[in-house]
Amino acid sequence: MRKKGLFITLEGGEGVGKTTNLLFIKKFLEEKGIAVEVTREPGGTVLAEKLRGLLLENQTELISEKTELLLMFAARAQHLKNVIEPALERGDWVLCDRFTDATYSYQGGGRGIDTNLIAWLEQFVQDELRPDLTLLFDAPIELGMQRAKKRGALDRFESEKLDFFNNVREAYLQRARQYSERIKIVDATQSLENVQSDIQKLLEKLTSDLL
Ligand code: Z5A
Repeated sequence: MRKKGLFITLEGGEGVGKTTNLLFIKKFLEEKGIAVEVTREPGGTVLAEKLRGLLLENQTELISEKTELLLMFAARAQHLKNVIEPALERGDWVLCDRFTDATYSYQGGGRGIDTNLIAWLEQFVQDELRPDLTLLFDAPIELGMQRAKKRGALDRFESEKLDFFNNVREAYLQRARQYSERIKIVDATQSLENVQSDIQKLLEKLTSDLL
């Protein structure tokens, strides 16, 4: 695949502001004349959204860790082929609410699946494609939960215990240390205004280097 656009992903625990800031970033980039494809994982295509439904709904049957992992990558394979790769080839920038760092953090850190296995699936499904920039929204679990709680009923992931989310957060921070060039931490405990000012600084730098 010949990639012409840039691939930006947003990551972090629940309720940290990914969806809110996705729209802020889209507007910022569009004002610079950049065509933007906004999407999310799991999901982004008709089939992948169906898989998202299965993954997030509370099921009467227990979903095994391996099934969960494979469904995440099945949704991703479909999403890459039908949405992400065509957009990048057109020269659009892709803004994606969660991607494979979420798999390393939730299925790796949270469920305890061997990261070598995740890395193997990542290479199989994505070939060489990796995000160019990842914004990791970081906040204590309790704060994100408080913000997200206003939405109502909890989905299958949101019903996990605090330990699970602490392991997810630690795995994200570990990846940010390992891939510090690509993954930029945004302090999501700040007011929305300050969060967006930090994001703007990061994007000003990125776009001035490239445009
Ligand atoms: N998952 C996985 O396990 N493996 C994978 O590979 C992938 C995903 C790709 C679905 O994700 C689940 O899939 C996810 C991990 C798993 N499960 N969990 N948990 P999702 O992205 O759809 O679910 P989410 O993380 O729960 O999204 P969210 O709760 O919508 O969070 P958010 O998008 O980061 O937050 P938000 O909706 O932008 O903000 C929440 C509220 O806070 C809202 O009222 C805002 O107005 C408010 N807000 C935002 N920022 C601020 C600040 N700075 N101050 C005050 N208030 C704020």
